[in-house]
Amino acid sequence: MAVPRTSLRGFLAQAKSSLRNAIDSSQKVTLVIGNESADLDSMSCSILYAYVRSLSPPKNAFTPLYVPITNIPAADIQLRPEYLAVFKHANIDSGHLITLDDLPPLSDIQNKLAPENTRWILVDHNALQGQLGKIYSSRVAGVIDHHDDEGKVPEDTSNEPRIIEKSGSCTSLIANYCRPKWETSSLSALSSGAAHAQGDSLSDDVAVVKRWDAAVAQLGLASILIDTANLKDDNKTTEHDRKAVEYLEAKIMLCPQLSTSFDRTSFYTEIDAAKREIGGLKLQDILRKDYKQWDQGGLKLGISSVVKHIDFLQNKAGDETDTQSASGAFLETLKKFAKDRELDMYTLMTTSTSSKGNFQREILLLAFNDNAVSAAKAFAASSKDELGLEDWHGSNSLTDTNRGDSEWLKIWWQRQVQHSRKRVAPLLREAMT
Ligand SMILES: [Mn+2]
Repeated sequence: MAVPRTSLRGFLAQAKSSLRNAIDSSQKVTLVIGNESADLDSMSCSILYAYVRSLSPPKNAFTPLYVPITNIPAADIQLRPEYLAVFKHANIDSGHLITLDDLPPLSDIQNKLAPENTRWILVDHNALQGQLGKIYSSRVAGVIDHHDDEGKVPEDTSNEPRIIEKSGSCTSLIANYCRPKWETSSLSALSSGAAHAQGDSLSDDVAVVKRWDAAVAQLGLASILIDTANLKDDNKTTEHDRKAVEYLEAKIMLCPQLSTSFDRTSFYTEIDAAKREIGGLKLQDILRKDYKQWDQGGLKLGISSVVKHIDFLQNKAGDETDTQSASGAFLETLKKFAKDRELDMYTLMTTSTSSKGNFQREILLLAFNDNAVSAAKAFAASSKDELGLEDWHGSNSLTDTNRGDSEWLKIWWQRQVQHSRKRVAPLLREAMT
């Protein structure tokens, strides 16, 4: 049975209490989870899928309600100012989001949330990582993603999708997949409103459903626009993205309160500006804001993506220390970040705009032991051409170091700027095997 139509706010409250109930009284639960970087795309994928799917669950669904999980602790929401910018439009606030804090503590999760009582749908990734992966991988029942297929999700996913396709934003794949069900449900909500209501209350009912839909549509649209630079980045934008944007924008325009005022470009500009507003964060928070980690070939790799160039980050480190040079403080923060996570290899990828207005990328690679140093060197050799790696010379004393085989630091410009972490991570992992 479908969940009654409600606002996004109402839905998230209901999902949160249903998850609590599943934990407290050992009930079944279906979780929709995005990747551990928890960028805008991952967050909106899980919410959009869970919201629409719960309106119209498939026959024999494990549970009628789908619970969207954002794969970070609640405290980390504050590292993502772009979330808050989007929440305003979606008429929700941070407290509505369902995060790792709403799951039992990892040390005890197996007992409180028995694997056999769970089904997991992966969005914006296709292999459940970390402790959750160790316990619940065999319970993954479906996937929609736009990363390389790691082959972990079974080929036959029965009544849940198994869609792994190239697209700028995974939210586009979700929106296009959900579209038929969303439309059917909106139409029936609108016509049942029409059947039962009279006069003013009829148009009220209709307006309410349109407003709810428009709020959810804005949540999805924000991610697609951020991931494709408002559909202007030809290296990333695909037909899936264009189709989804057209659909979601039309849904927003159906809402009388928005139809005259909504402008896609200013909406994009507002969210993008919020995303770049990281000056108030501490360097180590900037490093964990968009972070992913993998185990490969007995080594642990971590990659941080940052929307400012290395010189900015060094200056930040300099501002945060009284006793050290900026470059010294910067390196120490990187090493501490890696050490806290017991990494063998740590990579920092930056994006920024040059003084001439060109989009640019840097890669910084640190390796901390023999095996990691060999893997790092293998990566440097095998990926040089594809990524356009070119020696980096920054503004001050940060330079490549090579302490024998036990530690290695290398910084490049990545001239083939079309390749994001989506490509760099597999290249690094390949070099680690
Ligand atoms: Mn994504």
